[in-house]
Amino acid sequence: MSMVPELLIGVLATARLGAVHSVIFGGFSAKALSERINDCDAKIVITNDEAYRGNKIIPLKEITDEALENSPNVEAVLCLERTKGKVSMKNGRDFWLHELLEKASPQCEPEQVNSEDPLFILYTSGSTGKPKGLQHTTAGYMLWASETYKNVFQAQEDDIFWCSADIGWITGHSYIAYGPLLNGSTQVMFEGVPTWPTPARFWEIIDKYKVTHFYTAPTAIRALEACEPEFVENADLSSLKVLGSVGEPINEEAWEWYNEKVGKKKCPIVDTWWQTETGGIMISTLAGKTPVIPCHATLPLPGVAPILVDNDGNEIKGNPAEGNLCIQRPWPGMARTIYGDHDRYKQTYFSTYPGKYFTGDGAKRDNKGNYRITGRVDDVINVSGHRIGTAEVEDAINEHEAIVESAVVGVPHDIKGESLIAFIIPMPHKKSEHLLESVNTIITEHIGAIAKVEKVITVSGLPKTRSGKIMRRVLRKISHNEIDSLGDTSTLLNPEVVDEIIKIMKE
Ligand code: 7RM
Repeated sequence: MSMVPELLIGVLATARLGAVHSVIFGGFSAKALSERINDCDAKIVITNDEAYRGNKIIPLKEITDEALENSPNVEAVLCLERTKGKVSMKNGRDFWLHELLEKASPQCEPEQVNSEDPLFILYTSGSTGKPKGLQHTTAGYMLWASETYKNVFQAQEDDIFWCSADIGWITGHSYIAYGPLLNGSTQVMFEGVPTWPTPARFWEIIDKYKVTHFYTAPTAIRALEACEPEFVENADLSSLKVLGSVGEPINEEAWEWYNEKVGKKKCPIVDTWWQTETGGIMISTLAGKTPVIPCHATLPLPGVAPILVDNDGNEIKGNPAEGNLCIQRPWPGMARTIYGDHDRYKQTYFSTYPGKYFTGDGAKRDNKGNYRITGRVDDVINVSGHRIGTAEVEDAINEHEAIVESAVVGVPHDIKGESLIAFIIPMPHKKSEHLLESVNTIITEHIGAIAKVEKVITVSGLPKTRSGKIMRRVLRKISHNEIDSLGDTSTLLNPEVVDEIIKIMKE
Protein backbone atom coordinates (compact mmCIF):
# COMPACT_ATOMS: atom_id res chain seq x y z
CA MET A 1 0.00 0.00 0.00
CA SER A 2 1.01 3.59 -0.23
CA MET A 3 1.20 5.75 2.89
CA VAL A 4 -2.55 5.83 3.45
CA PRO A 5 -4.09 5.60 6.95
CA GLU A 6 -5.37 2.12 6.03
CA LEU A 7 -1.76 0.92 5.84
CA LEU A 8 -1.15 1.87 9.44
CA ILE A 9 -4.56 0.52 10.43
CA GLY A 10 -3.78 -2.73 8.60
CA VAL A 11 -0.50 -3.11 10.47
CA LEU A 12 -2.11 -2.53 13.86
CA ALA A 13 -5.12 -4.71 13.02
CA THR A 14 -2.85 -7.58 12.07
CA ALA A 15 -1.03 -7.29 15.40
CA ARG A 16 -4.36 -7.14 17.23
CA LEU A 17 -5.38 -10.45 15.65
CA GLY A 18 -2.10 -12.00 16.80
CA ALA A 19 -1.09 -12.48 13.17
CA VAL A 20 2.26 -11.48 11.65
CA HIS A 21 2.66 -8.62 9.18
CA SER A 22 5.26 -8.13 6.52
CA VAL A 23 5.04 -4.72 4.90
CA ILE A 24 6.54 -4.54 1.43
CA PHE A 25 7.44 -1.14 0.01
CA GLY A 26 5.22 -0.14 -2.92
CA GLY A 27 8.20 0.48 -5.18
CA PHE A 28 9.11 -3.18 -5.52
CA SER A 29 8.49 -5.20 -8.68
CA ALA A 30 6.00 -8.06 -9.00
CA LYS A 31 8.88 -10.52 -8.90
CA ALA A 32 10.33 -9.05 -5.69
CA LEU A 33 6.85 -9.01 -4.15
CA SER A 34 6.16 -12.63 -5.07
CA GLU A 35 9.52 -13.78 -3.66
CA ARG A 36 8.78 -12.11 -0.34
CA ILE A 37 5.21 -13.41 -0.18
CA ASN A 38 6.47 -16.94 -0.79
CA ASP A 39 9.37 -16.67 1.61
CA CYS A 40 7.16 -15.65 4.54
CA ASP A 41 4.23 -17.90 3.54
CA ALA A 42 1.78 -14.98 3.46
CA LYS A 43 -1.89 -15.94 3.26
CA ILE A 44 -3.51 -12.53 2.83
CA VAL A 45 -2.32 -9.53 0.84
CA ILE A 46 -3.65 -6.03 1.47
CA THR A 47 -3.11 -3.49 -1.28
CA ASN A 48 -4.47 -0.38 -3.03
CA ASP A 49 -6.08 -0.26 -6.45
CA GLU A 50 -3.35 2.24 -7.31
CA ALA A 51 -1.09 4.64 -5.45
CA TYR A 52 -0.26 8.27 -6.06
CA ARG A 53 3.45 8.95 -6.03
CA GLY A 54 4.24 12.56 -6.94
CA ASN A 55 2.74 12.99 -10.40
CA LYS A 56 2.86 9.26 -11.05
CA ILE A 57 0.33 6.50 -10.53
CA ILE A 58 1.63 3.14 -9.30
CA PRO A 59 -0.62 0.21 -10.30
CA LEU A 60 -0.33 -1.70 -7.03
CA LYS A 61 -3.20 -4.14 -7.63
CA GLU A 62 -1.88 -4.98 -11.09
CA ILE A 63 1.60 -5.60 -9.64
CA THR A 64 -0.01 -7.77 -6.95
CA ASP A 65 -1.97 -9.76 -9.56
CA GLU A 66 1.22 -10.41 -11.48
CA ALA A 67 3.05 -11.41 -8.29
CA LEU A 68 0.28 -13.82 -7.27
CA GLU A 69 0.70 -15.79 -10.49
CA ASN A 70 3.79 -17.12 -8.76
CA SER A 71 2.38 -17.11 -5.23
CA PRO A 72 -0.39 -19.71 -5.28
CA ASN A 73 -0.69 -19.96 -1.49
CA VAL A 74 -2.28 -16.55 -1.05
CA GLU A 75 -5.92 -17.06 -0.15
CA ALA A 76 -7.29 -13.54 -0.19
CA VAL A 77 -6.50 -10.06 -1.43
CA LEU A 78 -8.06 -7.04 0.28
CA CYS A 79 -8.06 -4.00 -1.94
CA LEU A 80 -8.40 -0.40 -0.83
CA GLU A 81 -10.07 1.96 -3.24
CA ARG A 82 -7.66 4.88 -3.45
CA THR A 83 -7.59 6.30 -6.98
CA LYS A 84 -10.68 4.48 -8.30
CA GLY A 85 -8.49 3.43 -11.21
CA LYS A 86 -9.54 0.38 -13.17
CA VAL A 87 -8.41 -2.95 -11.70
CA SER A 88 -9.46 -6.54 -12.23
CA MET A 89 -10.88 -8.46 -9.27
CA LYS A 90 -10.64 -12.22 -9.11
CA ASN A 91 -13.82 -13.82 -7.89
CA GLY A 92 -13.49 -15.57 -4.53
CA ARG A 93 -9.95 -14.24 -3.98
CA ASP A 94 -10.16 -10.47 -4.21
CA PHE A 95 -12.32 -8.28 -1.95
CA TRP A 96 -12.89 -4.54 -1.76
CA LEU A 97 -11.97 -3.32 1.70
CA HIS A 98 -14.88 -0.87 1.89
CA GLU A 99 -17.40 -3.62 1.14
CA LEU A 100 -15.96 -5.89 3.84
CA LEU A 101 -15.94 -3.02 6.33
CA GLU A 102 -19.65 -2.37 5.81
CA LYS A 103 -20.40 -5.83 7.16
CA ALA A 104 -17.63 -6.03 9.77
CA SER A 105 -18.24 -5.80 13.50
CA PRO A 106 -16.67 -2.77 15.19
CA GLN A 107 -15.67 -5.04 18.08
CA CYS A 108 -12.50 -7.10 17.99
CA GLU A 109 -10.91 -8.32 21.20
CA PRO A 110 -7.11 -8.25 21.00
CA GLU A 111 -5.52 -11.67 20.89
CA GLN A 112 -3.17 -12.36 23.79
CA VAL A 113 0.22 -13.58 22.66
CA ASN A 114 3.49 -14.43 24.34
CA SER A 115 6.27 -11.88 24.55
CA GLU A 116 8.51 -13.81 22.16
CA ASP A 117 5.74 -14.45 19.62
CA PRO A 118 6.56 -12.82 16.28
CA LEU A 119 5.07 -9.40 15.59
CA PHE A 120 6.40 -8.91 12.06
CA ILE A 121 8.84 -9.95 9.40
CA LEU A 122 10.59 -7.24 7.43
CA TYR A 123 12.83 -7.86 4.43
CA THR A 124 16.17 -6.17 4.09
CA SER A 125 19.17 -6.60 1.82
CA GLY A 126 22.46 -8.09 2.88
CA SER A 127 25.88 -8.51 1.33
CA THR A 128 25.04 -11.92 -0.13
CA GLY A 129 22.07 -13.76 -1.52
CA LYS A 130 18.40 -12.95 -1.39
CA PRO A 131 16.84 -10.42 0.97
CA LYS A 132 16.48 -11.62 4.54
CA GLY A 133 13.17 -11.70 6.38
CA LEU A 134 14.10 -10.38 9.81
CA GLN A 135 11.70 -11.50 12.49
CA HIS A 136 10.87 -9.20 15.39
CA THR A 137 9.07 -10.11 18.59
CA THR A 138 5.99 -8.65 20.20
CA ALA A 139 7.30 -7.53 23.58
CA GLY A 140 10.98 -6.88 22.95
CA TYR A 141 10.48 -4.95 19.74
CA MET A 142 7.61 -2.85 21.05
CA LEU A 143 9.47 -2.05 24.25
CA TRP A 144 12.50 -0.94 22.27
CA ALA A 145 10.50 1.13 19.74
CA SER A 146 8.61 2.79 22.58
CA GLU A 147 11.51 3.54 24.93
CA THR A 148 13.88 4.74 22.22
CA TYR A 149 11.19 7.03 20.80
CA LYS A 150 10.56 8.52 24.22
CA ASN A 151 14.21 8.95 25.18
CA VAL A 152 15.67 10.14 21.90
CA PHE A 153 12.98 12.57 20.76
CA GLN A 154 11.68 13.73 24.15
CA ALA A 155 8.29 14.56 22.63
CA GLN A 156 5.83 15.99 25.15
CA GLU A 157 2.05 15.84 25.42
CA ASP A 158 1.16 18.61 22.92
CA ASP A 159 3.97 18.00 20.47
CA ILE A 160 3.44 16.94 16.87
CA PHE A 161 5.84 14.30 15.58
CA TRP A 162 6.53 13.71 11.89
CA CYS A 163 8.68 10.92 10.55
CA SER A 164 8.81 11.20 6.75
CA ALA A 165 9.81 7.55 6.17
CA ASP A 166 7.59 5.00 4.43
CA ILE A 167 6.16 2.21 6.59
CA GLY A 168 7.71 -0.16 4.05
CA TRP A 169 11.02 0.40 5.82
CA ILE A 170 11.96 -0.22 9.46
CA THR A 171 12.03 3.52 10.25
CA GLY A 172 8.33 3.70 9.42
CA HIS A 173 7.61 0.64 11.57
CA SER A 174 9.41 1.89 14.65
CA TYR A 175 8.82 5.63 14.41
CA ILE A 176 5.39 5.85 12.81
CA ALA A 177 3.50 2.64 13.53
CA TYR A 178 4.83 1.66 16.95
CA GLY A 179 7.04 4.11 18.88
CA PRO A 180 4.93 7.27 18.72
CA LEU A 181 1.60 5.47 19.11
CA LEU A 182 2.79 3.42 22.09
CA ASN A 183 3.56 6.77 23.71
CA GLY A 184 0.25 8.39 22.77
CA SER A 185 1.94 10.93 20.51
CA THR A 186 0.12 12.91 17.83
CA GLN A 187 1.78 12.55 14.48
CA VAL A 188 1.64 13.50 10.84
CA MET A 189 1.49 10.74 8.26
CA PHE A 190 2.54 11.78 4.76
CA GLU A 191 1.64 10.16 1.46
CA GLY A 192 3.86 11.78 -1.13
CA VAL A 193 7.35 12.78 -2.13
CA PRO A 194 9.43 15.74 -0.87
CA THR A 195 9.68 17.49 -4.24
CA TRP A 196 6.10 17.36 -5.48
CA PRO A 197 4.21 19.50 -6.37
CA THR A 198 7.13 21.73 -5.34
CA PRO A 199 10.21 21.31 -3.14
CA ALA A 200 8.38 23.36 -0.49
CA ARG A 201 6.19 20.37 0.40
CA PHE A 202 7.97 19.33 3.62
CA TRP A 203 8.27 22.90 4.88
CA GLU A 204 4.63 23.67 4.11
CA ILE A 205 3.51 20.59 6.02
CA ILE A 206 5.62 21.54 9.04
CA ASP A 207 4.12 25.03 8.90
CA LYS A 208 0.54 23.83 8.37
CA TYR A 209 0.49 21.23 11.14
CA LYS A 210 2.90 23.02 13.50
CA VAL A 211 5.22 20.02 13.56
CA THR A 212 7.54 20.08 16.58
CA HIS A 213 9.65 16.97 15.87
CA PHE A 214 10.80 16.22 12.34
CA TYR A 215 12.65 13.01 11.46
CA THR A 216 14.02 12.46 7.94
CA ALA A 217 16.96 11.11 5.94
CA PRO A 218 20.13 12.90 4.74
CA THR A 219 19.24 12.11 1.12
CA ALA A 220 16.02 14.15 1.43
CA ILE A 221 17.92 16.96 3.16
CA ARG A 222 20.48 17.08 0.35
CA ALA A 223 17.82 16.99 -2.35
CA LEU A 224 15.97 19.94 -0.76
CA GLU A 225 19.18 21.82 -0.04
CA ALA A 226 19.90 21.73 -3.78
CA CYS A 227 16.64 23.62 -4.53
CA GLU A 228 16.01 27.38 -4.54
CA PRO A 229 16.37 28.76 -0.97
CA GLU A 230 12.92 30.43 -1.15
CA PHE A 231 11.22 27.07 -0.69
CA VAL A 232 12.53 26.60 2.83
CA GLU A 233 12.69 30.32 3.66
CA ASN A 234 9.06 31.07 2.86
CA ALA A 235 7.61 28.62 5.36
CA ASP A 236 7.16 29.35 9.05
CA LEU A 237 9.20 26.65 10.75
CA SER A 238 9.10 28.20 14.21
CA SER A 239 7.12 25.28 15.66
CA LEU A 240 10.14 22.98 15.31
CA LYS A 241 11.90 21.86 18.50
CA VAL A 242 13.85 18.74 17.54
CA LEU A 243 15.27 17.47 14.23
CA GLY A 244 16.28 13.89 13.50
CA SER A 245 18.43 12.18 10.87
CA VAL A 246 18.47 8.49 9.95
CA GLY A 247 19.43 6.00 7.28
CA GLU A 248 22.98 6.93 6.29
CA PRO A 249 25.88 9.05 7.47
CA ILE A 250 25.00 12.74 7.24
CA ASN A 251 27.68 14.87 5.57
CA GLU A 252 28.80 18.16 7.10
CA GLU A 253 27.23 20.41 4.47
CA ALA A 254 23.82 18.78 4.83
CA TRP A 255 24.11 18.85 8.63
CA GLU A 256 24.87 22.62 8.62
CA TRP A 257 22.04 23.37 6.24
CA TYR A 258 19.56 21.32 8.30
CA ASN A 259 20.72 23.08 11.45
CA GLU A 260 20.64 26.62 10.02
CA LYS A 261 17.86 26.69 7.46
CA VAL A 262 15.44 24.24 9.04
CA GLY A 263 16.26 24.30 12.76
CA LYS A 264 17.33 27.99 12.82
CA LYS A 265 20.16 26.87 15.10
CA LYS A 266 17.75 26.32 17.98
CA CYS A 267 16.79 22.67 17.47
CA PRO A 268 19.02 19.84 18.63
CA ILE A 269 19.72 17.39 15.80
CA VAL A 270 19.55 13.75 16.83
CA ASP A 271 21.64 11.67 14.42
CA THR A 272 20.16 8.23 15.11
CA TRP A 273 22.17 5.16 14.15
CA TRP A 274 20.35 1.84 13.97
CA GLN A 275 19.31 -0.93 11.57
CA THR A 276 16.38 -3.11 10.52
CA GLU A 277 18.01 -5.79 12.67
CA THR A 278 18.25 -3.66 15.80
CA GLY A 279 14.52 -2.81 15.84
CA GLY A 280 15.10 0.70 17.13
CA ILE A 281 17.69 3.40 17.71
CA MET A 282 20.99 2.21 19.25
CA ILE A 283 23.33 5.21 19.20
CA SER A 284 22.02 8.76 19.31
CA THR A 285 21.93 12.06 21.12
CA LEU A 286 18.96 12.32 23.50
CA ALA A 287 17.31 15.61 22.47
CA GLY A 288 18.09 18.37 24.92
CA LYS A 289 19.66 15.90 27.38
CA THR A 290 23.00 14.89 25.89
CA PRO A 291 25.39 16.88 23.66
CA VAL A 292 24.97 17.24 19.91
CA ILE A 293 28.11 16.87 17.81
CA PRO A 294 27.74 17.54 14.05
CA CYS A 295 27.68 14.32 12.01
CA HIS A 296 28.05 12.13 15.12
CA ALA A 297 25.49 9.68 16.41
CA THR A 298 27.33 10.29 19.72
CA LEU A 299 26.57 7.92 22.63
CA PRO A 300 24.89 4.51 22.93
CA LEU A 301 21.43 4.39 24.48
CA PRO A 302 21.11 2.88 27.96
CA GLY A 303 21.69 -0.86 27.75
CA VAL A 304 23.50 -0.75 24.41
CA ALA A 305 27.09 -2.00 24.48
CA PRO A 306 28.97 -1.05 21.30
CA ILE A 307 32.54 -2.16 20.73
CA LEU A 308 35.04 -1.53 17.92
CA VAL A 309 37.11 -4.43 16.64
CA ASP A 310 39.90 -4.73 14.08
CA ASN A 311 39.65 -7.08 11.10
CA ASP A 312 40.96 -9.95 13.22
CA GLY A 313 38.26 -9.41 15.80
CA ASN A 314 40.47 -7.87 18.48
CA GLU A 315 38.82 -5.18 20.54
CA ILE A 316 40.20 -1.70 19.85
CA LYS A 317 40.53 -0.22 23.31
CA GLY A 318 41.11 3.39 24.27
CA ASN A 319 40.22 6.58 22.43
CA PRO A 320 40.24 7.84 19.77
CA ALA A 321 39.64 4.64 17.82
CA GLU A 322 38.32 3.38 14.52
CA GLY A 323 37.12 -0.08 13.53
CA ASN A 324 34.26 -2.43 12.78
CA LEU A 325 31.20 -1.74 14.89
CA CYS A 326 29.87 -4.66 16.92
CA ILE A 327 27.42 -4.93 19.80
CA GLN A 328 28.56 -7.00 22.75
CA ARG A 329 25.33 -7.89 24.49
CA PRO A 330 21.75 -8.53 23.37
CA TRP A 331 19.03 -5.86 23.72
CA PRO A 332 15.23 -6.23 23.77
CA GLY A 333 14.62 -4.98 20.21
CA MET A 334 17.05 -7.20 18.34
CA ALA A 335 15.69 -9.37 15.52
CA ARG A 336 15.49 -12.95 16.78
CA THR A 337 16.02 -14.78 13.52
CA ILE A 338 15.86 -14.67 9.75
CA TYR A 339 12.49 -16.23 9.03
CA GLY A 340 12.96 -19.80 7.84
CA ASP A 341 16.75 -19.75 8.05
CA HIS A 342 18.16 -19.53 11.55
CA ASP A 343 21.57 -20.75 10.39
CA ARG A 344 21.83 -17.80 8.04
CA TYR A 345 20.99 -15.52 10.98
CA LYS A 346 23.84 -16.99 13.03
CA GLN A 347 26.17 -16.95 10.07
CA THR A 348 25.39 -13.37 8.99
CA TYR A 349 25.51 -11.64 12.34
CA PHE A 350 27.42 -13.76 14.83
CA SER A 351 30.15 -15.63 12.93
CA THR A 352 32.40 -12.82 11.65
CA TYR A 353 33.36 -11.89 15.22
CA PRO A 354 32.29 -14.83 17.39
CA GLY A 355 30.33 -13.87 20.46
CA LYS A 356 29.45 -10.44 19.12
CA TYR A 357 26.72 -9.04 16.88
CA PHE A 358 28.40 -7.56 13.79
CA THR A 359 26.58 -4.56 12.32
CA GLY A 360 28.31 -4.40 8.92
CA ASP A 361 29.21 -0.76 9.67
CA GLY A 362 32.51 0.95 10.37
CA ALA A 363 32.76 3.64 13.05
CA LYS A 364 35.12 6.09 14.74
CA ARG A 365 35.13 6.92 18.44
CA ASP A 366 36.43 10.26 19.69
CA ASN A 367 38.24 11.08 22.95
CA LYS A 368 34.99 11.29 24.87
CA GLY A 369 33.60 8.04 23.54
CA ASN A 370 31.29 9.60 20.92
CA TYR A 371 30.60 7.45 17.88
CA ARG A 372 30.66 8.61 14.29
CA ILE A 373 29.39 6.00 11.84
CA THR A 374 31.48 5.95 8.67
CA GLY A 375 29.31 3.60 6.58
CA ARG A 376 29.07 -0.01 5.47
CA VAL A 377 32.20 -2.11 5.40
CA ASP A 378 30.52 -4.97 3.52
CA ASP A 379 28.94 -5.32 0.08
CA VAL A 380 25.80 -3.43 1.02
CA ILE A 381 25.35 -0.06 -0.68
CA ASN A 382 23.29 2.74 0.80
CA VAL A 383 21.47 4.51 -2.03
CA SER A 384 19.25 7.35 -0.82
CA GLY A 385 19.14 5.66 2.57
CA HIS A 386 17.97 2.35 1.05
CA ARG A 387 19.99 -0.79 1.56
CA ILE A 388 20.90 -2.44 -1.72
CA GLY A 389 22.84 -5.71 -1.80
CA THR A 390 25.34 -5.86 -4.65
CA ALA A 391 24.69 -9.59 -5.08
CA GLU A 392 20.99 -9.06 -5.73
CA VAL A 393 21.62 -6.42 -8.39
CA GLU A 394 24.31 -8.55 -10.04
CA ASP A 395 21.96 -11.55 -10.12
CA ALA A 396 19.43 -9.43 -12.00
CA ILE A 397 22.00 -8.00 -14.43
CA ASN A 398 23.39 -11.46 -15.14
CA GLU A 399 19.99 -12.40 -16.57
CA HIS A 400 20.71 -10.00 -19.45
CA GLU A 401 21.13 -11.93 -22.68
CA ALA A 402 24.14 -9.88 -23.77
CA ILE A 403 26.01 -10.02 -20.44
CA VAL A 404 28.25 -12.79 -19.15
CA GLU A 405 28.96 -11.46 -15.69
CA SER A 406 28.77 -8.27 -13.67
CA ALA A 407 30.02 -6.56 -10.54
CA VAL A 408 28.24 -3.70 -8.86
CA VAL A 409 29.88 -1.11 -6.62
CA GLY A 410 28.82 2.13 -4.97
CA VAL A 411 30.29 5.49 -5.89
CA PRO A 412 29.76 8.81 -4.09
CA HIS A 413 26.70 10.78 -5.28
CA ASP A 414 25.82 14.36 -4.31
CA ILE A 415 22.20 13.71 -3.42
CA LYS A 416 21.81 9.95 -3.03
CA GLY A 417 24.92 9.58 -0.88
CA GLU A 418 25.97 6.67 -3.04
CA SER A 419 24.85 5.46 -6.44
CA LEU A 420 25.42 2.16 -8.19
CA ILE A 421 27.68 1.50 -11.16
CA ALA A 422 27.98 -1.86 -12.89
CA PHE A 423 31.06 -3.36 -14.48
CA ILE A 424 29.97 -5.89 -17.05
CA ILE A 425 31.57 -8.46 -19.28
CA PRO A 426 29.64 -8.51 -22.57
CA MET A 427 28.64 -11.75 -24.27
CA PRO A 428 30.75 -12.12 -27.42
CA HIS A 429 28.86 -11.70 -30.71
CA LYS A 430 25.71 -10.36 -29.04
CA LYS A 431 24.75 -6.85 -29.90
CA SER A 432 24.82 -4.76 -26.80
CA GLU A 433 23.43 -1.35 -27.64
CA HIS A 434 21.53 0.77 -25.15
CA LEU A 435 23.10 -1.32 -22.41
CA LEU A 436 22.35 1.13 -19.60
CA GLU A 437 18.69 1.23 -20.53
CA SER A 438 18.27 -2.51 -20.93
CA VAL A 439 20.23 -3.27 -17.77
CA ASN A 440 17.97 -0.91 -15.83
CA THR A 441 14.87 -2.50 -17.34
CA ILE A 442 16.01 -5.88 -16.02
CA ILE A 443 16.82 -4.45 -12.60
CA THR A 444 13.41 -2.76 -12.44
CA GLU A 445 11.72 -6.07 -13.29
CA HIS A 446 13.69 -8.13 -10.80
CA ILE A 447 13.96 -5.73 -7.88
CA GLY A 448 12.50 -2.27 -8.47
CA ALA A 449 13.54 1.15 -9.70
CA ILE A 450 15.36 1.91 -6.44
CA ALA A 451 18.16 -0.45 -7.50
CA LYS A 452 18.84 1.09 -10.94
CA VAL A 453 22.47 1.70 -11.89
CA GLU A 454 23.88 5.07 -12.89
CA LYS A 455 26.45 3.72 -15.34
CA VAL A 456 27.41 0.52 -17.10
CA ILE A 457 31.10 0.03 -17.80
CA THR A 458 32.14 -2.64 -20.26
CA VAL A 459 35.29 -4.57 -19.36
CA SER A 460 36.90 -7.76 -20.63
CA GLY A 461 37.31 -9.29 -17.17
CA LEU A 462 36.53 -8.68 -13.50
CA PRO A 463 39.26 -8.82 -10.85
CA LYS A 464 38.92 -12.15 -9.04
CA THR A 465 40.58 -14.02 -6.21
CA ARG A 466 42.06 -17.39 -6.96
CA SER A 467 38.96 -18.98 -5.49
CA GLY A 468 36.86 -17.08 -8.02
CA LYS A 469 35.40 -14.36 -5.82
CA ILE A 470 34.96 -10.94 -7.40
CA MET A 471 37.20 -8.40 -5.64
CA ARG A 472 34.71 -5.55 -5.40
CA ARG A 473 37.19 -3.75 -3.13
CA VAL A 474 39.50 -3.29 -6.10
CA LEU A 475 36.67 -2.00 -8.30
CA ARG A 476 35.51 0.31 -5.53
CA LYS A 477 38.98 1.80 -5.12
CA ILE A 478 39.37 2.33 -8.86
CA SER A 479 35.98 4.01 -9.15
CA HIS A 480 36.69 6.19 -6.10
CA ASN A 481 39.94 7.20 -7.81
CA GLU A 482 42.01 5.68 -4.99
CA ILE A 483 44.39 3.93 -7.31
CA ASP A 484 47.38 4.49 -5.03
CA SER A 485 45.86 2.40 -2.27
CA LEU A 486 44.74 -0.59 -4.34
CA GLY A 487 46.85 -2.89 -2.22
CA ASP A 488 48.52 -5.99 -3.55
CA THR A 489 46.74 -7.12 -6.70
CA SER A 490 49.40 -9.60 -7.76
CA THR A 491 47.63 -12.44 -5.96
CA LEU A 492 44.58 -11.99 -8.15
CA LEU A 493 43.68 -14.65 -10.66
CA ASN A 494 43.83 -12.03 -13.43
CA PRO A 495 45.90 -9.00 -12.31
CA GLU A 496 46.08 -7.71 -15.88
CA VAL A 497 42.42 -6.62 -15.88
CA VAL A 498 43.17 -4.08 -13.16
CA ASP A 499 45.25 -1.92 -15.52
CA GLU A 500 42.64 -2.27 -18.20
CA ILE A 501 39.87 -1.11 -15.86
CA ILE A 502 41.96 1.82 -14.60
CA LYS A 503 42.51 2.87 -18.21
CA ILE A 504 38.82 2.61 -19.09
CA MET A 505 37.81 4.57 -16.01
CA LYS A 506 40.31 7.34 -16.83
CA GLU A 507 38.87 7.63 -20.33
C1 7RM B 1 17.29 2.71 10.26
C2 7RM B 1 17.84 2.14 8.98
C3 7RM B 1 20.82 0.30 8.20
C4 7RM B 1 22.12 0.90 7.74
C5 7RM B 1 23.18 0.90 8.81
C6 7RM B 1 24.03 2.08 8.38
C7 7RM B 1 23.04 3.06 7.84
C8 7RM B 1 21.43 4.12 9.48
C9 7RM B 1 22.59 5.81 10.21
C10 7RM B 1 23.39 5.08 9.29
C11 7RM B 1 25.13 6.54 9.62
C12 7RM B 1 23.17 6.98 10.82
N1 7RM B 1 17.84 0.78 8.88
N2 7RM B 1 22.62 4.05 8.85
N3 7RM B 1 21.38 5.19 10.29
N4 7RM B 1 24.65 5.44 9.01
N5 7RM B 1 24.44 7.29 10.50
N6 7RM B 1 22.49 7.75 11.68
O1 7RM B 1 18.25 2.89 8.14
O2 7RM B 1 18.39 -1.42 7.93
O3 7RM B 1 17.56 0.27 6.42
O4 7RM B 1 19.81 0.45 7.22
O5 7RM B 1 21.91 2.29 7.42
O6 7RM B 1 24.92 1.68 7.37
O7 7RM B 1 23.86 -0.34 8.83
S1 7RM B 1 18.35 -0.03 7.57
